[in-house]
Amino acid sequence: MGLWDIDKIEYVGRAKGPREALAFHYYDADRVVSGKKMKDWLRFGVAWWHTFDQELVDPFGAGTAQRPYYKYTDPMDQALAKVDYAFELFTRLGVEYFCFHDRDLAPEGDTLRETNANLDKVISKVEDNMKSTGVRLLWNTSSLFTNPRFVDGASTSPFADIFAYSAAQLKHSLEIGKRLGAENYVFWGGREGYENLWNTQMKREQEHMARFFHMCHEYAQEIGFDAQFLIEPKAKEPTMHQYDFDASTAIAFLKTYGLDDIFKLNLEGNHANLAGHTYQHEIRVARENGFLGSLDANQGDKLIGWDMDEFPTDLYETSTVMWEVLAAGSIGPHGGLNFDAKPRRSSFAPEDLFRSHVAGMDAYAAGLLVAARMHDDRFIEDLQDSRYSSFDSGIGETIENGTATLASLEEYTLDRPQAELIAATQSDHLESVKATINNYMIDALAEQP
Ligand code: XLS
Ligand code: NI
Ligand code: NI
Repeated sequence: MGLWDIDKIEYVGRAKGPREALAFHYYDADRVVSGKKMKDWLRFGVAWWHTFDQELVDPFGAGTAQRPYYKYTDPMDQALAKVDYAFELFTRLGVEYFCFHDRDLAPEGDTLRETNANLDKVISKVEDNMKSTGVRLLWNTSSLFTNPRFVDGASTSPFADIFAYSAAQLKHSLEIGKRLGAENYVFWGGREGYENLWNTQMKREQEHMARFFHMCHEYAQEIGFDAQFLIEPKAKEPTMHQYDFDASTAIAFLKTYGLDDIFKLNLEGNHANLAGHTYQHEIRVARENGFLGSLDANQGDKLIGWDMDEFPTDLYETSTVMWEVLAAGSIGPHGGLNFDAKPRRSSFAPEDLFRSHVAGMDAYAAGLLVAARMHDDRFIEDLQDSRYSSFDSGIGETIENGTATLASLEEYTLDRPQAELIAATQSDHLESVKATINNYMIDALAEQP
C-alpha cells in the first residue's frame, strides 16, 4: 500500500471489524467525554525524530525503514522533503501537534552559524506548513547529545567550551520555539549524568546544569518566549546514571536551585520503568506536587531492560494514565501526549507510521473512556476517601490539623488493648479492587458504539 493511498483516518466505532484496522475504533476527536472533547483531553503529538528520522536500526542490524524521501541523497533536500511528508501525515492522522529536536530537522554544518542557517531554511518551510494546516508545536527541544562533542554531556560536560557551545545552541533553539509558538520547551538530560563517579565532580556538574537552566529562562524572558519549560526525567541510558533520575529527583533538583516556579515535568512511560517505577507512579508524584506538565506516550517491555520506545498499546496502562490525567483536570497547563515511540524494526513499511499512531491514539482514547467511566462512578475516589476516613474526625483530625503531639497520642493509645488496634484496621480487598478495575475496562469499552 502506498503511503498516500491512505486517506484521512476516520472514526468508525468499536463494532467495526479488522478490515477497518486503519480507522479509529475509539478515538472520536470531537466527542465530549467528562466535559471536554477527546482531542482536548489527549492533545496528541507526533515526534519528529522517531517518525521521520528513525531508520529502524538496532545494535545488530542496519535500518529497515522504507521511506519515500530516501530518494533524496542530498541531506538538505531530504530534510525539506520530510517537511512535506510530515504535514501530510499529521493532517491525515488528525493529529494537531508535533515535537522536534533542532537537529531532527536539518543537518549540521561545520560551525554553529552554518548549522543555524541550515536549520532556519527548514524552519521557514515548517512555519509555512503550520500556517496552512493549523498544526501546532507542542514543544521543541535541543539535541545536546548526538554529536560527538557532547560525549561527556552538555551543560554538565567537564569541558567549558562544550558548555559554551550548548548555551549558544540553546539560544537559537529558544528563538525557534518563540517563532513557531511552541507551547512548551523540553529539556531531556541527554548525557547529563555520569559514567563513573571516580572522575566526576557531581555537585559541580549539577550546579552547572542549574546555571544553564537559569540562563535559558532569562533569555526566554528577554525575548518574550513564554512556553512552559519542562524537564523530562530518565533514570539511565545513555549514561549509566542520569541526573534527572525520576520525578522525585527532578523536583528536588528544581527546588534546590530555585527553578521550581519555572519548570514542570514531561513524563515518559518507558523512562518510569527504567527508574523502577510505573508510569502511574511518576504521574502521581508530579500531579500531587503540582509538577505535571506533559506526557511522552510510549511503553517498554517487561522482559527488556532498555528504552524500547514502543507505541503504547497496553490498555491497562493507558486507562491508568488517563485516570491520573482526569484526576488532575488536564495533562498539564499546555501538556499533550507526544508519541515518543517508534515502530518495531520489522514494521518497516511507510504505512506502519500510520498503523502505529492509530494504534497508540486508539489505545489512549480507549483508556480515556475507561477512566471517565471510573471517575463518573467515583469508584477509586470513594475507595480512597473511605480508606483514610479515620483522619476526617476524632484523633485523626488532630493529627492532620497539627494539634496532636506525641504526648496526646500517648495518652490516647497507652492503655488500648491489641484487639482494639487490630479492629481499627480494615482489609484492603485488593484482589476485588483489581477485579473491579477489570470489569470497568471491559464494560466501558463494550458499551461503546
Ligand atoms: C529519550 C527521550 C527523548 C526526549 C526528547 O529517551 O525520551 O526522546 O523525549 O529529547
Ligand atoms: Ni525516551
Ligand atoms: Ni521522551
